[in-house]
Amino acid sequence: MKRRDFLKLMIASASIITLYRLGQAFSQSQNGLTPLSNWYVVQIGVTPTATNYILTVDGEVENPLQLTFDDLKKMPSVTISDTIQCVSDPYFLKANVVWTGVPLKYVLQMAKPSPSAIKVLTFGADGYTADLPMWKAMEDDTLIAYEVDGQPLPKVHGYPARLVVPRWWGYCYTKWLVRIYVTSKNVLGYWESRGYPDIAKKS
Ligand SMILES: Nc1nc2c(c(=O)[nH]1)N[C@H]1C(S)=C(S)[C@@H](COP(=O)(O)O)O[C@H]1N2
Ligand SMILES: [Mo]
Repeated sequence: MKRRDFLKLMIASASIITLYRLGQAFSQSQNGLTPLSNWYVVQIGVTPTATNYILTVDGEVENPLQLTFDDLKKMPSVTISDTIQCVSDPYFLKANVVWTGVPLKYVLQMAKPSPSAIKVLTFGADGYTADLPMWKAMEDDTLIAYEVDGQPLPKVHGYPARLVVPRWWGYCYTKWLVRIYVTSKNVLGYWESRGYPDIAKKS
């Protein structure tokens, strides 16, 4: 078996959901931020290793893109405060953090979505997917984030880049973001296709 196939198999078979750092979610520093070491982790499998990072933007776009990490870092960035929260236990599984990244809107506008595009499907390097309606993808604070609290994203939290979707549930925040796929089809992501709300606005 080739190493690549083996890695694929490992990811496929690790279909358990990892939940840890439970119970520590409440400790906050004085500035109201959750210390990074206390931030919860939720994911469908193992943390993938990032090598030769490329972010692909494709699908129904006029100008498909292959962006390096450097390309991303050269784009205009914004910094926002946010609470990331998992729908499966919003009380424990949450963290207050400050994200820095490129508005997804900026990258989409570079790629020029077809007028008929209604959805954006994001892919993680672990095979995870999450979808957003185009209108949410185009909101000013929907970000491709590469820093949290002024530091590079920790590996388990999506290094080198992840999606950030303020006011929507954590399952939209694709970690290890490697592909942004634009489509006129009403596609559903990993959790959306398993019954979680497609309009994932937090209650
Ligand atoms: N690539 C990838 N991204 C993912 C997931 C995943 O399994 N794989 N899980 C999602 C879920 S359900 C949640 S709640 C958040 C958790 O983010 P965190 O582990 O950084 O706290 O990541 C989201 N992004
Ligand atoms: Mo989640």
